[in-house]
Amino acid sequence: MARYMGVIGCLLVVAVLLHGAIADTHVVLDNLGWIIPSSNGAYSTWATSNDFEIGDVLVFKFATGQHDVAEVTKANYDSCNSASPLLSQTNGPANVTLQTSGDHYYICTFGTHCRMGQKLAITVESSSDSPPPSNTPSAPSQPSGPSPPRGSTTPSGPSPPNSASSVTVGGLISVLLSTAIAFLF
Ligand SMILES: *[C@@H]1O[C@H](CO)[C@@H](O)[C@H](O)[C@H]1NC(C)=O
Ligand SMILES: [Cu+2]
Repeated sequence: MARYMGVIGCLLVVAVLLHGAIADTHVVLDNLGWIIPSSNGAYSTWATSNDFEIGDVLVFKFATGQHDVAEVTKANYDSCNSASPLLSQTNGPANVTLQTSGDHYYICTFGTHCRMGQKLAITVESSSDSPPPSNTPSAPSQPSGPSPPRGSTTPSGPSPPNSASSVTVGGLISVLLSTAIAFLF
């Protein structure tokens, strides 16, 4: 048992390291590339099937002169206004590195392409790492006033550490395993 735990632990560490270290590349709409979509939900469906993280790269596949890519505000995404893009790339294929978390909006500025649906909205996650265990409800806190409680029981923190930590570890392992599996395939 112990030796399996060691092997599994090593695999998980490797998977986590790789996952954290290697930026993912996302080819927009996969084989179809950056096109006027034939179905309305194509880009949103594609976006929800991808996990975007800082450092990842979007690859917009298009022929130079037939499309372009502009990152725009949400308002300009909604209205297909390409007047003041935040970023613009006219040579295809174009790589866009995701440098900030939050929502990002991309449109094609050619003709009515955007109005015909060539527009992409994605949300970049702030980090791939699980956030640090934030506020575990600390020991039932009496505001430690100036007078120390007589016969002071050592404040031993939240009492049942075993159940709590095993739940946490179980959750963590399942997350890590799915990460490893996702990474491997
Ligand atoms: C764009 O990204 C792809 C995939 O990572 C890479 O093969 C290609 O060389 C990149 N192109 C440019 C211009 O950086
Ligand atoms: Cu276009």
